[in-house]
Amino acid sequence: MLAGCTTKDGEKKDLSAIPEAIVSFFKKDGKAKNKDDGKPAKDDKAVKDDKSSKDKGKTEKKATETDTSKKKTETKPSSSDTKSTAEETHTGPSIAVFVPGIMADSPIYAMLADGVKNAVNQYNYDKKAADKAELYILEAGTNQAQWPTKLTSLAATKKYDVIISSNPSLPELVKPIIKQYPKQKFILMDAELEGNPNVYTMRYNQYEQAYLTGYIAGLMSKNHKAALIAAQEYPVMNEIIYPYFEKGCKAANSKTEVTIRIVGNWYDANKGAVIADSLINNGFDVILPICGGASQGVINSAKNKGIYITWFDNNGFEKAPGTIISSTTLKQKEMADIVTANYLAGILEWGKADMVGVADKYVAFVQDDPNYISTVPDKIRKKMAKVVHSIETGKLDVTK
Ligand code: RBF
Repeated sequence: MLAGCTTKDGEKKDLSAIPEAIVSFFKKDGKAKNKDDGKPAKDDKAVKDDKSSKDKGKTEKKATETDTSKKKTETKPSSSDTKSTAEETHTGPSIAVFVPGIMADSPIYAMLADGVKNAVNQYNYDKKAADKAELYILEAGTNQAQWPTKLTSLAATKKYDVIISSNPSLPELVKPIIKQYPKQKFILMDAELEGNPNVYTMRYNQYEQAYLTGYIAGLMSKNHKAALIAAQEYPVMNEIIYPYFEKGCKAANSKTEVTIRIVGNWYDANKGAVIADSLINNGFDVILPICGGASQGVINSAKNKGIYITWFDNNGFEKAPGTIISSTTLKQKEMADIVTANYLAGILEWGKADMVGVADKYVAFVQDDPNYISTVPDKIRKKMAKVVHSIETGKLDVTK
């Protein structure tokens, strides 16, 4: 079985056969649920130009924070430059992806965009031009003070049936926007908000993700000193990721000393290296970087000084073979694909907040990567296999 999904009340959703699951996931009564009236979302916005489904990669338009494109994206986040006949008759759905940051060095955002693209391409495959879904991707950049304005501008265009984004700060950002634009729907990944009829959220069990990462850090640290370098403080970091990283470290070896350092942004590799150097000089020999582009500095420092890195969100072994000892991944691409497909199929349940974890196979500890096998001793891999299995089977609830 590929996957399932656990709601907050523990109810299991089977996602094993993705094509069928796309139509059945969360579907309880067989009714379409994109709109409050239960009809698929197609009716209340300006039309957009259509794209050939075979023309993969061109279905979406991408805007970035670069000087050349900035003005255009801020003033005209529409994908249409000219009005064509096709545009005027276009009735297909329109989706915007709002990347709160940049995709480079942030796997969680790259996976989001890839998953949505997949779903749109799949949806468009057998559609007539006028019915194809249109996709626009906006990279909002690393200046978080600009996010509310940029997100509000996107909603103000009234062009996008749904805006898809990802990170735990988004629920608070979208609440005032929904008040202003009550028809605007949002799908928020890696976030939680229940009971808002305009919003669907899906998050990952980061108690498990952080615990497993801490567990291997505790097993591999020779000095019994492990650290997390985070880009910034936020509730999920302070209340889930760091405490459960620490819990995992200490469950593996109760003598482990655990600490956290903050970079202050998601891009400064130099600062990441300076912080890592100072930790290493104080004996810390396993580091978990969660700091976007700053992580590269942490990796470089670890490589130079011969200590270990545990990696979060995607498979990072190739970044530094022999230095990276683990990857605890989120299947954000697959999940973004499924929720977008469900949206397009009209069966997404607005107001719901779902969470998936290790048992659902949307949080995974990579055990079959050749670099894992060659870097981590057999005895430790066996211990890891055991703890992963305990979580998978429900024998171990890391929150207890
Ligand atoms: N994670 C990234 O990988 N890159 C980012 O640029 C990024 N920006 C974030 C900004 C805010 C305000 C918050 C709350 C989280 C951000 N995250 C980012 C963290 C992300 O949501 C997640 O916690 C981590 O990727 C660990 O799974």
